[in-house]
Amino acid sequence: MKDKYGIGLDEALDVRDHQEVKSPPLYKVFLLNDDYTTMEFVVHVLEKIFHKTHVEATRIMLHVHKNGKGLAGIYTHEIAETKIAAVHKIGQQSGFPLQCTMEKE
Ligand code: TYC
Repeated sequence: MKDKYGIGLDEALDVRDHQEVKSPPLYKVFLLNDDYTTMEFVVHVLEKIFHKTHVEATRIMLHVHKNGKGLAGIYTHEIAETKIAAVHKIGQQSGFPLQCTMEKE
């Protein structure tokens, strides 16, 4: 917000003029289709790990089933890695080969 002299707070404090405001690189996390993981389990994963509603989780699962892969979420590198590890862990625990990958946005 500018004051009545047309000077914003950042300018007044002399920040950001010479220093970029940087946002971290983001990564798309995709679920991959396979012939063994049940549809119900994929919906469960999307609800519990990716915080999707049941309707959205079902939509994404059906998209993956039909198209081979589908977007589960977009995160920083560290969070994307944590999500992928969580998917692989819960899949292994449940005896499903569900795979998950990331791609830089
Ligand atoms: N293709 C699986 C089936 O027919 C369902 C499935 C959907 C599996 C999405 C993985 O990421 C996946 N049971």
